[in-house]
Amino acid sequence: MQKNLPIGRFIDSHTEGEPTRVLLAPDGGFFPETLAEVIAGWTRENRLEIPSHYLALCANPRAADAMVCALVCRPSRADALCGVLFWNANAPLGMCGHATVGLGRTLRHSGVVMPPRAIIETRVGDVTGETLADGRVSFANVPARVHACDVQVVLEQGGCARGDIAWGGNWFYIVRLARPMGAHADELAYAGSILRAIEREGLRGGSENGGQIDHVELVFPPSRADADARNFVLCPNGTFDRSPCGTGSSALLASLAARGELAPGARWRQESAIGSIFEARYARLDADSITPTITGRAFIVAEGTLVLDPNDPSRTGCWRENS
Ligand code: PYC
Repeated sequence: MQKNLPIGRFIDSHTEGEPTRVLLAPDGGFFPETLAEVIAGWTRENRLEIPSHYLALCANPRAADAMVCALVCRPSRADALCGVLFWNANAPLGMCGHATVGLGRTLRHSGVVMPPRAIIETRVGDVTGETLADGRVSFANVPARVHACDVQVVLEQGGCARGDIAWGGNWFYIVRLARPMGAHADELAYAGSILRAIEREGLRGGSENGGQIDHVELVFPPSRADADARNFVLCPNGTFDRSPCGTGSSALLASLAARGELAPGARWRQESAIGSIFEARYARLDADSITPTITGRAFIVAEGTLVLDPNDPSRTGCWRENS
Protein backbone atom coordinates (compact mmCIF):
# COMPACT_ATOMS: atom_id res chain seq x y z
CA MET A 1 0.00 0.00 0.00
CA GLN A 2 1.58 3.30 -1.06
CA LYS A 3 1.57 6.00 1.56
CA ASN A 4 -0.92 8.80 0.98
CA LEU A 5 0.35 12.34 1.55
CA PRO A 6 -2.31 14.98 2.09
CA ILE A 7 -1.26 17.51 -0.54
CA GLY A 8 -2.88 20.87 -0.03
CA ARG A 9 -1.30 23.95 -1.47
CA PHE A 10 0.60 24.43 -4.71
CA ILE A 11 2.59 27.27 -6.21
CA ASP A 12 3.29 27.31 -9.94
CA SER A 13 6.22 29.05 -11.56
CA HIS A 14 8.18 28.83 -14.75
CA THR A 15 11.94 28.88 -15.04
CA GLU A 16 13.08 30.38 -18.31
CA GLY A 17 9.87 29.02 -19.87
CA GLU A 18 9.72 25.56 -18.23
CA PRO A 19 6.96 25.05 -15.63
CA THR A 20 7.32 23.83 -12.03
CA ARG A 21 4.55 23.02 -9.54
CA VAL A 22 5.79 23.15 -5.95
CA LEU A 23 3.62 20.95 -3.73
CA LEU A 24 3.20 21.87 -0.10
CA ALA A 25 1.33 20.44 2.90
CA PRO A 26 -2.24 21.62 3.60
CA ASP A 27 -0.93 24.32 5.97
CA GLY A 28 1.28 25.69 3.18
CA GLY A 29 4.48 24.44 4.86
CA PHE A 30 6.90 21.61 4.09
CA PHE A 31 5.64 18.03 4.35
CA PRO A 32 6.41 16.67 7.82
CA GLU A 33 8.05 13.53 6.34
CA THR A 34 11.70 13.54 5.29
CA LEU A 35 12.62 12.78 1.66
CA ALA A 36 13.81 9.30 2.70
CA GLU A 37 10.46 8.62 4.38
CA VAL A 38 8.50 9.76 1.31
CA ILE A 39 10.67 7.60 -0.95
CA ALA A 40 10.31 4.59 1.38
CA GLY A 41 6.52 4.98 1.36
CA TRP A 42 6.46 5.02 -2.45
CA THR A 43 9.00 2.25 -3.14
CA ARG A 44 7.85 -1.21 -4.20
CA GLU A 45 10.29 -4.04 -4.96
CA ASN A 46 13.21 -1.58 -4.82
CA ARG A 47 11.55 0.73 -7.36
CA LEU A 48 10.35 4.23 -6.59
CA GLU A 49 6.91 4.62 -8.13
CA ILE A 50 5.04 7.90 -7.88
CA PRO A 51 1.38 7.01 -7.20
CA SER A 52 -0.82 7.80 -10.19
CA HIS A 53 -2.84 10.55 -8.50
CA TYR A 54 0.44 12.37 -7.72
CA LEU A 55 1.67 11.89 -11.31
CA ALA A 56 -1.67 13.41 -12.33
CA LEU A 57 -0.76 16.68 -10.59
CA CYS A 58 1.61 17.48 -13.47
CA ALA A 59 -0.41 15.93 -16.30
CA ASN A 60 -3.23 17.04 -18.53
CA PRO A 61 -5.91 18.21 -17.79
CA ARG A 62 -4.43 19.72 -14.58
CA ALA A 63 -1.18 20.99 -16.04
CA ALA A 64 0.84 21.67 -19.15
CA ASP A 65 2.51 18.42 -20.17
CA ALA A 66 6.01 19.86 -19.62
CA MET A 67 5.21 20.47 -15.90
CA VAL A 68 7.54 19.08 -13.22
CA CYS A 69 6.27 18.59 -9.65
CA ALA A 70 8.54 19.35 -6.68
CA LEU A 71 7.32 17.96 -3.36
CA VAL A 72 9.02 19.81 -0.52
CA CYS A 73 9.81 17.82 2.64
CA ARG A 74 11.20 18.34 6.11
CA PRO A 75 15.03 18.18 6.02
CA SER A 76 16.65 15.05 7.47
CA ARG A 77 19.58 17.03 8.93
CA ALA A 78 19.95 20.22 10.90
CA ASP A 79 22.24 21.75 8.25
CA ALA A 80 19.75 21.28 5.36
CA LEU A 81 16.90 23.60 4.41
CA CYS A 82 14.55 20.95 2.97
CA GLY A 83 14.29 17.81 0.91
CA VAL A 84 12.65 17.73 -2.49
CA LEU A 85 11.34 14.97 -4.74
CA PHE A 86 10.89 15.77 -8.44
CA TRP A 87 8.71 14.00 -10.98
CA ASN A 88 7.06 14.62 -14.31
CA ALA A 89 3.83 13.12 -15.68
CA ASN A 90 5.71 9.92 -16.42
CA ALA A 91 8.05 9.05 -13.56
CA PRO A 92 10.41 10.40 -10.89
CA LEU A 93 13.39 12.50 -12.01
CA GLY A 94 16.80 12.27 -10.33
CA MET A 95 17.48 15.98 -9.98
CA CYS A 96 15.72 18.79 -11.79
CA GLY A 97 17.62 22.01 -12.36
CA HIS A 98 14.89 24.26 -13.66
CA ALA A 99 12.61 23.10 -10.82
CA THR A 100 15.37 23.86 -8.27
CA VAL A 101 15.49 27.42 -9.61
CA GLY A 102 11.67 27.47 -9.47
CA LEU A 103 11.76 26.16 -5.90
CA GLY A 104 14.20 28.90 -4.85
CA ARG A 105 11.91 31.57 -6.30
CA THR A 106 8.84 29.91 -4.74
CA LEU A 107 10.41 29.78 -1.28
CA ARG A 108 11.17 33.49 -1.48
CA HIS A 109 7.57 34.15 -2.60
CA SER A 110 6.38 32.14 0.46
CA GLY A 111 8.55 34.16 2.83
CA VAL A 112 11.11 31.39 3.44
CA VAL A 113 14.56 32.92 3.74
CA MET A 114 17.04 30.84 1.78
CA PRO A 115 20.45 31.31 3.40
CA PRO A 116 23.48 31.50 1.08
CA ARG A 117 24.39 28.00 -0.09
CA ALA A 118 21.24 26.50 1.44
CA ILE A 119 21.43 22.71 1.33
CA ILE A 120 18.56 21.04 -0.51
CA GLU A 121 18.40 17.24 -0.28
CA THR A 122 17.46 15.38 -3.48
CA ARG A 123 17.28 11.65 -4.17
CA VAL A 124 20.59 11.80 -6.08
CA GLY A 125 22.49 13.95 -3.56
CA ASP A 126 22.63 17.37 -1.98
CA VAL A 127 22.56 20.56 -4.03
CA THR A 128 23.06 24.06 -2.66
CA GLY A 129 20.95 26.99 -3.72
CA GLU A 130 20.91 30.74 -3.24
CA THR A 131 19.01 33.77 -4.42
CA LEU A 132 21.28 36.38 -6.01
CA ALA A 133 20.95 40.14 -5.50
CA ASP A 134 19.38 40.50 -8.97
CA GLY A 135 16.63 37.96 -8.09
CA ARG A 136 18.05 35.09 -10.11
CA VAL A 137 18.47 31.72 -8.40
CA SER A 138 21.75 29.85 -8.56
CA PHE A 139 22.46 26.28 -7.53
CA ALA A 140 25.54 24.12 -7.27
CA ASN A 141 24.50 20.74 -8.60
CA VAL A 142 25.47 17.20 -7.66
CA PRO A 143 28.81 16.17 -9.22
CA ALA A 144 28.57 15.78 -13.01
CA ARG A 145 30.75 13.52 -15.14
CA VAL A 146 31.14 11.90 -18.53
CA HIS A 147 30.65 8.15 -18.61
CA ALA A 148 31.63 7.59 -22.27
CA CYS A 149 32.47 9.81 -25.26
CA ASP A 150 31.47 9.35 -28.90
CA VAL A 151 29.14 6.40 -28.46
CA GLN A 152 27.34 5.46 -31.66
CA VAL A 153 23.76 4.19 -32.00
CA VAL A 154 21.99 2.98 -35.15
CA LEU A 155 18.74 4.80 -35.91
CA GLU A 156 15.53 3.13 -37.10
CA GLN A 157 15.25 5.59 -40.01
CA GLY A 158 18.78 4.71 -41.18
CA GLY A 159 22.11 6.25 -40.28
CA CYS A 160 23.69 6.67 -36.87
CA ALA A 161 23.92 9.20 -34.06
CA ARG A 162 27.11 9.78 -32.09
CA GLY A 163 26.96 11.15 -28.57
CA ASP A 164 28.53 11.50 -25.15
CA ILE A 165 26.87 9.75 -22.21
CA ALA A 166 27.02 12.13 -19.25
CA TRP A 167 25.51 12.48 -15.79
CA GLY A 168 24.26 15.85 -14.54
CA GLY A 169 21.67 14.66 -11.99
CA ASN A 170 19.92 12.66 -14.76
CA TRP A 171 21.58 10.60 -17.51
CA PHE A 172 21.96 12.33 -20.89
CA TYR A 173 23.00 11.29 -24.35
CA ILE A 174 24.48 14.47 -25.84
CA VAL A 175 24.60 14.85 -29.62
CA ARG A 176 26.31 17.81 -31.24
CA LEU A 177 24.77 18.95 -34.53
CA ALA A 178 25.96 21.57 -37.01
CA ARG A 179 22.62 23.41 -37.05
CA PRO A 180 19.09 23.32 -35.54
CA MET A 181 16.62 21.19 -37.51
CA GLY A 182 14.15 24.01 -38.21
CA ALA A 183 11.04 22.95 -36.29
CA HIS A 184 10.75 21.63 -32.74
CA ALA A 185 8.60 18.78 -34.08
CA ASP A 186 11.57 17.61 -36.19
CA GLU A 187 13.93 17.86 -33.20
CA LEU A 188 11.43 15.98 -31.03
CA ALA A 189 11.11 13.21 -33.64
CA TYR A 190 14.88 12.94 -34.13
CA ALA A 191 15.63 12.91 -30.37
CA GLY A 192 12.83 10.33 -29.92
CA SER A 193 14.42 8.05 -32.52
CA ILE A 194 17.74 8.34 -30.64
CA LEU A 195 16.07 7.45 -27.32
CA ARG A 196 14.48 4.38 -28.92
CA ALA A 197 17.90 3.38 -30.33
CA ILE A 198 19.45 3.77 -26.86
CA GLU A 199 16.75 1.49 -25.41
CA ARG A 200 17.03 -1.04 -28.28
CA GLU A 201 20.80 -1.26 -27.93
CA GLY A 202 20.66 -1.43 -24.13
CA LEU A 203 22.98 1.55 -23.67
CA ARG A 204 23.44 2.51 -20.00
CA GLY A 205 25.21 5.16 -17.98
CA GLY A 206 27.11 4.42 -14.77
CA SER A 207 25.80 3.48 -11.35
CA GLU A 208 24.12 6.80 -10.49
CA ASN A 209 20.31 6.50 -10.31
CA GLY A 210 20.37 3.03 -11.89
CA GLY A 211 22.16 4.12 -15.08
CA GLN A 212 19.06 4.61 -17.22
CA ILE A 213 19.69 7.13 -20.01
CA ASP A 214 16.32 8.83 -20.30
CA HIS A 215 17.18 12.30 -21.62
CA VAL A 216 18.52 13.17 -25.10
CA GLU A 217 20.21 16.54 -25.55
CA LEU A 218 20.80 17.94 -29.03
CA VAL A 219 23.36 20.77 -29.03
CA PHE A 220 23.62 23.34 -31.82
CA PRO A 221 25.31 26.68 -32.44
CA PRO A 222 23.33 29.44 -30.66
CA SER A 223 20.82 31.74 -32.30
CA ARG A 224 21.64 34.53 -29.79
CA ALA A 225 24.86 36.48 -30.07
CA ASP A 226 25.27 36.38 -26.27
CA ALA A 227 25.02 32.58 -25.97
CA ASP A 228 27.63 29.86 -26.40
CA ALA A 229 25.33 27.07 -27.57
CA ARG A 230 21.69 26.20 -27.93
CA ASN A 231 20.10 22.92 -26.89
CA PHE A 232 16.97 20.88 -27.34
CA VAL A 233 16.36 18.42 -24.51
CA LEU A 234 13.95 15.51 -24.83
CA CYS A 235 12.56 14.56 -21.40
CA PRO A 236 11.40 11.05 -20.40
CA ASN A 237 7.71 11.98 -20.69
CA GLY A 238 8.13 12.79 -24.40
CA THR A 239 8.06 16.58 -23.97
CA PHE A 240 10.96 18.96 -24.55
CA ASP A 241 12.45 21.29 -21.97
CA ARG A 242 11.59 24.93 -22.64
CA SER A 243 14.43 26.00 -20.33
CA PRO A 244 18.08 25.18 -21.12
CA CYS A 245 17.66 22.23 -18.67
CA GLY A 246 19.70 22.49 -15.47
CA THR A 247 20.76 18.84 -15.38
CA GLY A 248 21.32 18.85 -19.16
CA SER A 249 23.49 21.98 -18.93
CA SER A 250 25.42 20.28 -16.10
CA ALA A 251 25.98 17.15 -18.21
CA LEU A 252 27.09 19.33 -21.13
CA LEU A 253 29.59 21.15 -18.89
CA ALA A 254 31.03 17.75 -17.94
CA SER A 255 31.33 16.87 -21.61
CA LEU A 256 32.97 20.23 -22.45
CA ALA A 257 35.36 19.82 -19.52
CA ALA A 258 36.28 16.25 -20.54
CA ARG A 259 37.01 17.45 -24.08
CA GLY A 260 39.10 20.39 -22.87
CA GLU A 261 36.66 22.84 -24.48
CA LEU A 262 35.81 24.88 -21.36
CA ALA A 263 38.10 25.87 -18.49
CA PRO A 264 37.05 25.68 -14.81
CA GLY A 265 35.38 28.95 -13.75
CA ALA A 266 34.77 30.15 -17.32
CA ARG A 267 31.23 31.34 -18.02
CA TRP A 268 29.02 29.30 -20.38
CA ARG A 269 25.71 30.76 -21.55
CA GLN A 270 23.33 27.99 -22.55
CA GLU A 271 20.41 28.92 -24.80
CA SER A 272 17.24 26.81 -24.71
CA ALA A 273 15.02 25.58 -27.53
CA ILE A 274 12.85 28.71 -27.06
CA GLY A 275 15.74 31.17 -26.72
CA SER A 276 15.91 31.56 -22.92
CA ILE A 277 19.24 31.41 -21.07
CA PHE A 278 20.99 29.72 -18.16
CA GLU A 279 24.41 30.92 -17.08
CA ALA A 280 26.69 28.03 -16.13
CA ARG A 281 30.21 27.44 -14.76
CA TYR A 282 32.01 24.55 -13.19
CA ALA A 283 34.68 23.81 -10.61
CA ARG A 284 36.81 20.69 -10.95
CA LEU A 285 36.09 18.18 -8.19
CA ASP A 286 38.50 15.40 -9.13
CA ALA A 287 39.99 13.86 -12.27
CA ASP A 288 36.58 12.61 -13.43
CA SER A 289 33.96 14.92 -12.06
CA ILE A 290 33.00 18.57 -11.80
CA THR A 291 30.62 20.66 -9.71
CA PRO A 292 28.38 22.66 -12.07
CA THR A 293 26.73 25.90 -10.98
CA ILE A 294 23.63 26.95 -12.91
CA THR A 295 21.87 30.32 -12.69
CA GLY A 296 18.50 31.34 -14.10
CA ARG A 297 15.31 33.30 -13.56
CA ALA A 298 11.96 31.96 -12.39
CA PHE A 299 8.58 33.69 -12.23
CA ILE A 300 5.57 32.83 -10.06
CA VAL A 301 2.43 32.33 -12.16
CA ALA A 302 -0.21 30.89 -9.77
CA GLU A 303 -0.89 29.60 -6.32
CA GLY A 304 -3.83 27.66 -5.01
CA THR A 305 -5.40 24.66 -3.35
CA LEU A 306 -5.68 21.29 -5.06
CA VAL A 307 -9.12 19.75 -5.40
CA LEU A 308 -9.47 16.01 -6.09
CA ASP A 309 -13.11 15.44 -7.00
CA PRO A 310 -13.92 11.73 -6.50
CA ASN A 311 -16.35 11.99 -9.44
CA ASP A 312 -13.69 13.36 -11.80
CA PRO A 313 -12.68 10.52 -14.16
CA SER A 314 -9.38 12.31 -14.86
CA ARG A 315 -8.31 12.82 -11.24
CA THR A 316 -5.66 10.12 -11.66
CA GLY A 317 -4.32 11.72 -14.81
CA CYS A 318 -5.93 9.74 -17.56
CA TRP A 319 -9.57 9.85 -18.59
CA ARG A 320 -11.18 6.72 -17.15
CA GLU A 321 -14.98 6.79 -17.24
CA ASN A 322 -15.50 4.01 -14.70
CA SER A 323 -12.80 4.91 -12.20
O1 PYC B 1 16.13 21.45 -15.66
O2 PYC B 1 17.15 19.63 -15.04
C1 PYC B 1 16.22 20.20 -15.57
C2 PYC B 1 15.11 19.40 -16.13
C3 PYC B 1 15.02 18.05 -16.20
C4 PYC B 1 13.80 17.76 -16.81
C5 PYC B 1 13.18 18.95 -17.10
N1 PYC B 1 13.99 19.94 -16.67
